[in-house]
Amino acid sequence: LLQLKDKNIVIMGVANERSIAWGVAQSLYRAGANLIFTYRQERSQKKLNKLLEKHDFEAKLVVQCDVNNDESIAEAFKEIGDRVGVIHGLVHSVAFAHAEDLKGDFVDTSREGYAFANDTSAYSIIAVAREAKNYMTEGGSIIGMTYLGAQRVIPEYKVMGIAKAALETSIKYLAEDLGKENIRVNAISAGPIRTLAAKGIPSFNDILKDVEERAPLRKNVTKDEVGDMTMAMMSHLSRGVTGEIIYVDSGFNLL
Ligand code: 0WD
Repeated sequence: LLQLKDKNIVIMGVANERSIAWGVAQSLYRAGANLIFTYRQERSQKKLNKLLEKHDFEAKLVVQCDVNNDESIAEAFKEIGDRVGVIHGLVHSVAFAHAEDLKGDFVDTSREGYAFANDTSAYSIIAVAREAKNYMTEGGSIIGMTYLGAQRVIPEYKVMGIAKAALETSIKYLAEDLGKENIRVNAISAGPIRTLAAKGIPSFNDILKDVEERAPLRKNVTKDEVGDMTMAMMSHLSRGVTGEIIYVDSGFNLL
């Protein structure tokens, strides 16, 4: 039904066991996909290797990739392409903003901090799609991870809200551009999940509590729920969907 068996899927952004990308990896692995991981820091590579061992998962390939660097992206995807031939799916689960730009007042966001957050969290999906598409010769599916702060002012989210708005719009332009090659491009807008990246957001606990109290499902989402929706978006089941922002947030965005 899913048609994910032996499909080569690149997952970017497993930093540790809590990472949303790790939830995605578990769902896709169970569906029979071949997993290719990219990491930025050595520390993450070590954590990833331990996770794979602990869960008895076999990765097809693990490569280093810094999305702030075009050369690093080109090298990583060349290595992936040379090793697996065809890429069927890509999960971009990467974002970063300087801690000082997530504190204090939004109006004090620095020029450099604004550029860096957008470069890492939004432009990177364009750069990565450009390299990946060379190997997506049988069509494919690309997913980015976003958050409601792109659409509404969530005061704590600050410059990341701007970066996510750019990411969501980039997803739509990429969908239009790559649709002719049968490559679908979508984003999942996840509810708040306690991860390393979430640590940078002050009052994250209040955001979690608010979802639990007010979201239609009256609970927070898990990385496994995001993983399962990502699996659906990677699969044959979603073949008619592109350019969409899909909320996995217990319905909170309705409020
Ligand atoms: O509540 C949350 N946690 C939500 C997260 C709600 C909605 C969306 N998201 C998004 C995030 O904004 C991000 O796009 O989901 C995605 C994944 O976030 P996460 O799982 O919360 O984050 P985390 O576990 O911290 O992993 C992010 C990875 C880290 O991996 P490494 O290997 O670098 O430790 O993104 C990485 C980050 O460091 N990253 C980069 N990877 C490659 N190149 C770069 C970079 N330049 N910068 C950051």
